[in-house]
Amino acid sequence: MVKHTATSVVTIERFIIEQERMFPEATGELSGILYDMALAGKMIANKVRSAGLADILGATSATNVQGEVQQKLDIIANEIIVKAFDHGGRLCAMASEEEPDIIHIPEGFRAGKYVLLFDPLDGSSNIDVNVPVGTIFSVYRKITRGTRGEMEDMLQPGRRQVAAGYVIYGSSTMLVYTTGQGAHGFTLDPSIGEFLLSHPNIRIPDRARYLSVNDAYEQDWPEPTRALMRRYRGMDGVRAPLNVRYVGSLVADFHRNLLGGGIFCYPANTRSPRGKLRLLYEANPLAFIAEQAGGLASDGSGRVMDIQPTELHQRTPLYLGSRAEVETVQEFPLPPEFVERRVGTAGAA
Ligand code: AHM
Ligand code: MG
Repeated sequence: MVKHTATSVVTIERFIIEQERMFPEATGELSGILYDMALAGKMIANKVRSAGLADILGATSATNVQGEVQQKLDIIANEIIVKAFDHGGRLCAMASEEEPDIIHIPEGFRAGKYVLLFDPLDGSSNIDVNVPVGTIFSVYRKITRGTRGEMEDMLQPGRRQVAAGYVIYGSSTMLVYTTGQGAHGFTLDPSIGEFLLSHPNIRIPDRARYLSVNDAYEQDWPEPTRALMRRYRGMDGVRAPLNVRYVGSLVADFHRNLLGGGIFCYPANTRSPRGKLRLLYEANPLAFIAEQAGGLASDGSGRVMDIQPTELHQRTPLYLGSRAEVETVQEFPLPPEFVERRVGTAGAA
C-alpha cells in the first residue's frame, strides 16, 4: 500500500483507487460502492446540519413550504441511500433498518454482484438535542445464482463482509471504512466538499479508557452481567475503573472508543434476551471495523461475525471495542436461557 503521512492531502477517491490497485482482478465495482457511500454521506450530512431549522424553514404543520409532507430525517437518509445506489449497476439488492423487506433494484436497471445493508441514521432519536448520529453500512458479495438479490445473499455471517463502515455526523463529518486492509478514517472538508484522509490505519488503543453502557437496565441484567460491569467499574478490586461515557448514539460511542480505547456494551437482559442492536445493520459492520483496528466484538458467548443470521432484522447483544476488554466478557458466562447463538458452518471464510 502507498504510505501516507498525516500531512499529505489524500482524497477518499485517490485512497480507494490506490487500494483497488493492490487487487489486479478488481473490477472497480466495490470502489464504486464506496464512492457512492461517500456521496450519500455528504448529502445526509447536509440534511443533518440543518435539522434544527426544519420548523423555521418548513412550516408548523407536517407540510413544508413546497407543499411536501415533512419527513423524519431517518426516512430522508434512507431515501438518499436507496437513490444513490439503485441505478448504479453495482448492487443486486439492499436491506435497510428502516424497511421491513429486501429492497430490489428497480426493473430496467442493471443488477450487480454485491448487496448493501445499512442503518441510514442510527441514533436519530438524538437529533432533537444536537447529539452526533451516524450511518452504518455493510457490503457482501452475492452468493446466489440469478440476477436478483435473495434473502440468502443478505443472511451471511459478518466474516464474509467485503467492506463496511460508518459516517459520523458530529462536530465534523467523518467516514471510516474497511475492505479488510485496515480501518481508515476520512474527515469531510466542507469548504471543498471532499473527504480527506485524516486517520490512516486506525488502531484501537490496547489500554481502554472508556466503558459505554446504559445501566438503567441493570435490574434486568443477569447476575454475570452485573458482575462484569462491576469489574469494568473497578468495584471488585481486580482492576482500575474505566471512565463511563454513554452518548446513546452507537456510532458516537463506538467512534470515541475506537480512537480513545474502550468498550461499548449492550447486554442481553430479561426484557430483551437478544439485546436491542441489529446484527446486520449495526453489530457486524462495526465488528469488522473493530477487528481491523485490532479490537474485537462479541455477543457475550462468541465472535459476532461468526453468527449465522436467520432474519433480516435480527438483534444481538453486543460487546465491542478494545480486545482485552471484550475478552473479559468470557469470564462471566451467561445462564443458558441467554445463550442463543446460531453459528453457521457452511462456507466458513
Ligand atoms: P436506533 O437504531 O433506533 O436509532 O437505536 C439504536 C440506538 C443506538 O444508537 C444506541 O446505542 C442505542 O440505540 C441506545 O439504546 P438505549 O436508549 O436503550 O440505551
Ligand atoms: Mg440503528
